[in-house]
Amino acid sequence: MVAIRASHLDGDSVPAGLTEQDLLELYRRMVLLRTYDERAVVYHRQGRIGTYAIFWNHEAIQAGATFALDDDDWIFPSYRESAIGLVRGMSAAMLLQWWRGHPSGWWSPADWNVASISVPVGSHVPHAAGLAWGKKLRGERGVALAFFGDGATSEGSFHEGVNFAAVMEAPVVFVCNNNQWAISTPVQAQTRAETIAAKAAGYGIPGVRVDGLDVLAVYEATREAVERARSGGGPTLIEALHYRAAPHGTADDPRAYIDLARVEEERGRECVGRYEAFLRRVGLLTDELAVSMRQEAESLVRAGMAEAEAEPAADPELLFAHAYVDPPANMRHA
Ligand SMILES: Cc1ncc(C[n+]2csc(CCOP(=O)(O)OP(=O)(O)O)c2C)c(N)n1
Ligand SMILES: [Mg+2]
Repeated sequence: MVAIRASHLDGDSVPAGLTEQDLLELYRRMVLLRTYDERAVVYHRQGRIGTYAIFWNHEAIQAGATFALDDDDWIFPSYRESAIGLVRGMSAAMLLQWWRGHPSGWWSPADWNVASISVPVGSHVPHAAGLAWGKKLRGERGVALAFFGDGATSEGSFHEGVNFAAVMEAPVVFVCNNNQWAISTPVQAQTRAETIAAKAAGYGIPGVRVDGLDVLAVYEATREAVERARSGGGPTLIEALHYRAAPHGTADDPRAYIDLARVEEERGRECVGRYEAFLRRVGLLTDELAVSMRQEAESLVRAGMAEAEAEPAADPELLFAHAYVDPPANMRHA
């Protein structure tokens, strides 16, 4: 059994090495992610983006883990981390265009060191392992970090990627967002392992379990894993535990299967508010600053949507251009 790490958020200690500015920057990023996510659900309801994977209350994992990276480190997101590029300065317009199926949402991974969003569950775990191994072979200092869910750990690609990275001592950090659901499949029906972190033992790598709603705990565990990876110590599996407090996506109605009382409980300790309370307690966050960060995030996302909608519609021919050298005749006439 891998025990969960102690929390910083309930006290007033801070992980070593974080300045006051860092602590506020972490908050800014969480607010930006939260604002983007809430706006995206509204945009979906207004018919302005397609089906959308909600990441409400996953911000502590996303902001905390990526804050431990340098810009030359690579991020491999799943659909749940679709807006992770925001922490690297990618525009909201580009990220929203991805959900609008517009080609201006297809970024070049090498421009941002952010891989394409992986929708096939777990398929990017070997990609992260391979990229990290390549970095090691070339003597480069970058590491790779892959985000995936609890359900992804049942996929063959999870096993292949983690085992390969372990054997090659590739500099990669595996971050499992254990929200305890894979759509309607609960984690208890997913695995007989006591924890996701315990699976690390089978690969001979460290497994760490943290509170997924504690941004400082996620940051600290990831920073240690990044340091280990960079210094030749190989991969780490981090399990960030929480309980999914929003639908899987905009096409899902979890009332059919989820524990609604538990959802309410989780919403009551949601991660942005929890970190905000900590920052106020240690005297770092004022009302004025909190309001201005929220306004800044809101205008950035609204401007992103306006920019996305101002772009000309994509040429439908593109669908074929990227799929066929010679489109079949029946499609030509469709
Ligand atoms: C290979 C594959 N199988 C099935 C699906 C359909 N699917 C989409 S999301 C999902 C659940 C994944 O759950 P988890 O890995 O826990 O991630 P979460 O959505 O909870 O973040 C499934 C089965 C898929 N996208 N890819
Ligand atoms: Mg899950």
